[in-house]
Amino acid sequence: MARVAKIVGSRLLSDLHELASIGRSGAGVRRVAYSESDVAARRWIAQKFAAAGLTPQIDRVGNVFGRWPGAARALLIGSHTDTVPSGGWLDGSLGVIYALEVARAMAEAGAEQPIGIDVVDFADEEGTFAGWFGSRTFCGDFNTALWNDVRDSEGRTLTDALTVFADRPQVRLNKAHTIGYLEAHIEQGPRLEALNRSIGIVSSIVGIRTGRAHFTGRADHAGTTPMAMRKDAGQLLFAFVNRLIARFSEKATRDTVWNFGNVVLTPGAANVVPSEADLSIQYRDAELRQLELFDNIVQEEAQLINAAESGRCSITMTMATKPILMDQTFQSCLRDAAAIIGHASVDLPSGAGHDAAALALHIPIGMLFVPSKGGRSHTPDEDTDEKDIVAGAEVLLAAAQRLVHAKR
Ligand code: HGY
Ligand code: MN
Ligand code: MN
Repeated sequence: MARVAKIVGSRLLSDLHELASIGRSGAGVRRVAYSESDVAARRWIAQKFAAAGLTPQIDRVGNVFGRWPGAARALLIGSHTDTVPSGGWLDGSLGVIYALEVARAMAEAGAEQPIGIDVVDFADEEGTFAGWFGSRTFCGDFNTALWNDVRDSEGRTLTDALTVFADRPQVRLNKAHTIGYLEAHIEQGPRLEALNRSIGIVSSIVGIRTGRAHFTGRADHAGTTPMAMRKDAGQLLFAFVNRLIARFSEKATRDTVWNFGNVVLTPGAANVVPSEADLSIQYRDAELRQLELFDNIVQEEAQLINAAESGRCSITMTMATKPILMDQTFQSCLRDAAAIIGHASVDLPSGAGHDAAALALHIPIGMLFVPSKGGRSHTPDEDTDEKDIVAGAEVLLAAAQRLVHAKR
């Protein structure tokens, strides 16, 4: 006799806290892609999927799957457990543990499931090597020939990082099996809190451009070399950034954002003129033409440096995604689920990138947000009220039930 599926809030919270203990770093969490703590968390997640009665699998790039046994078709629910270098306990982890809890609740209810619930923990969502790497590989959108060229900020290649999973097959999206993808995530911004809403129904995800500018100069003595003789890679970098800030500021709309998150000067000594300089560049917008406008600015400024012959500048883009819209049916299921359970929801765009954007190119997707305290994320201060965490899981369960019913 089937029972009503129910989220067990205490179990959900206990799993989130246990996951947060893997890679604990001060008040936050550090599980950068393919680090020991990231791999340990993936193995832990695979065990939790197995304990929930799902068929667990870790694939060639470290994506962790839990398959609903015997289902010909399934709704895929998940997110990621890798973090930024000094991250919080919920970014990505919330969505993976929600997926586990929804699958558990539906399995425990014992209902006949013509459409199952598969769950997933995607690898390297944060772009330690390349953004949405696991989900893009799952979709067949990341060329393995690039593995030797893509490096983390310490210069480690993806090929080296992936030896830990070398003996495993690559799992690919099968559109005949997977009817769509749901992802729950913390908002990582201030809007839900400001609007006093506990549920956000995501309407769109920004397009993102991520890349590196590499500057080549010549090492010289910083005291004896006349300024006019220098080929200073560091000053090329700083002048380049100043030009980008000026031109980006001029052309930005209200929603355009950009960030220079990482600078490396080589050899990095106070008394040596830098011979090399590396800069990470990222910009985002909900409009494709705005991203293309910024692409042109970056290329034009690099060409000006190369034309001046005071050193070289090369640009490598590691991620260029288009803004995407959510599937209307998936959005309505999420919105109706929130209303039925009695949680006030609001539609809002996502300024953060998510694995859902990679899957959106292939299957219907939907996303829901829960509030971030103070709008903070990508920091150990990241937090969400427990009542909002449980509410989000209840809405996701209700939406998943509606979707598998509607698609059966
Ligand atoms: O950067 C992002 O938008 C996401 O947190 N990876
Ligand atoms: Mn995330
Ligand atoms: Mn993140």
